[in-house]
Amino acid sequence: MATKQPQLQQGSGAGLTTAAAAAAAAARAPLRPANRGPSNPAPPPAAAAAATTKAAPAPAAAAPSSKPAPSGRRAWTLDDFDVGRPLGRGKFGAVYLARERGSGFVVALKVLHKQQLAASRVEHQLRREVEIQSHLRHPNVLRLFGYFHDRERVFLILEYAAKGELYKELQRAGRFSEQRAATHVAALAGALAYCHAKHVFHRDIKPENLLVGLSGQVKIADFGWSVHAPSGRRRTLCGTLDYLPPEMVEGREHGPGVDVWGLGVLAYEFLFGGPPFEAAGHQETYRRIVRVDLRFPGEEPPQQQQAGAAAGGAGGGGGAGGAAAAAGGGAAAAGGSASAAARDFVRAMLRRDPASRLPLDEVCEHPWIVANADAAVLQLAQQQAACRRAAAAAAGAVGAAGVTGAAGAGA
Ligand code: AK3
Repeated sequence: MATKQPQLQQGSGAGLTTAAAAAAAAARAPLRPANRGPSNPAPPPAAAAAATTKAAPAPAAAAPSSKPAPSGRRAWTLDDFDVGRPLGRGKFGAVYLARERGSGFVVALKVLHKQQLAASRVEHQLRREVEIQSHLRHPNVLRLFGYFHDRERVFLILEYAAKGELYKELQRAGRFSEQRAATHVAALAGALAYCHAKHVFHRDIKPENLLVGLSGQVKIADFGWSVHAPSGRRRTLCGTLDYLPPEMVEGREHGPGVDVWGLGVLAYEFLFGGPPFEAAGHQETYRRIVRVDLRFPGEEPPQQQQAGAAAGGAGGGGGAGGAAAAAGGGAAAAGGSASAAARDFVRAMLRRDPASRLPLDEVCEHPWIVANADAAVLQLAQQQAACRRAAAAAAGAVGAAGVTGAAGAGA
């Protein structure tokens, strides 16, 4: 089955044409979920349950923005797919390998149960995910081609990532080489910068949300974000705090700097096998994050602040050494240290002040990335960054006087 896969990657195959047409139709919707208003009255998929039968043209009122029907193609149904082995399981349902019958186009089909979606009141989040994801076209962002539903279930038609979930590889390997870590980080920085340029922020990029393509490319698969990110709500209390920046755990305003922080946490985890602020309990993780209590395995803690000493007593779980042991614990267990350049990179990402974090478009210029990332990945990221800078400069020049600030602020 996987032999068909390369055909999926690019837009030339007949199979892709169909799926791409569906996605293109979906792409006409307004990008920001905030735009949901009188002009976009589409109900969540669950609300339109009754309307779905094969070949039914989309009813005027039903989800015009996300259905392929406006492009002239009928809506998808389960009959269009041969469903194969399960690829994974989540709270709301499983994901299966599948093949579109007409084209042989291989996809991943995520099945979500409406009853559970309704019980958890996340239908609007699912709609938001579909709207946002279907607009994104980047080699390191998992494509969402479209969706359909039957009486009980919603199906997401997703790009198939042949090498599966990244966190499993990280678990197996313990930690990644600096080459592999830098390559993934460069690719993800490119993907996140691309999203930011489209005003899509706050991607939840922990290893659990990353997939790996056939040739090892990392891909952001963003469902966690969709599940947890109703803005203004406290999304963090039931999940892990580990990937959240100080401004978020403190409930302050947050913006694109959140993703820089997240990428820094990820870089640390790739290098050392565990997230940097891991601790025995929520409270202690919280304290380590707001204090940016960043330690590297094998490195002496910079200087024991008063607060740090207090936290050391409260941490408890690790046994010897409190916070310091907790900091080194997971990472040290995986072994080893990292180069000075790698540590410098992580420090540049994990700064308390969001504005002073390394901008995503400068990630691919950092010495650690330059020295370690795969040449092709690096070149692509640098080209894309240069493009965005040029576009921003042009837009700025058209706009007004204060434009050069955006380009200059990073340095
Ligand atoms: C290979 N695996 C939204 C809500 C509730 C592709 C869930 C492979 C895989 C693969 C989602 C998703 C996903 C991408 C990855 C699926 F309502 N987008 S899941 C495991 N191996 N190839 N995909 N897995 C709601 F709250 F919004 C529950 C979602 N969304 O699951 N989206």
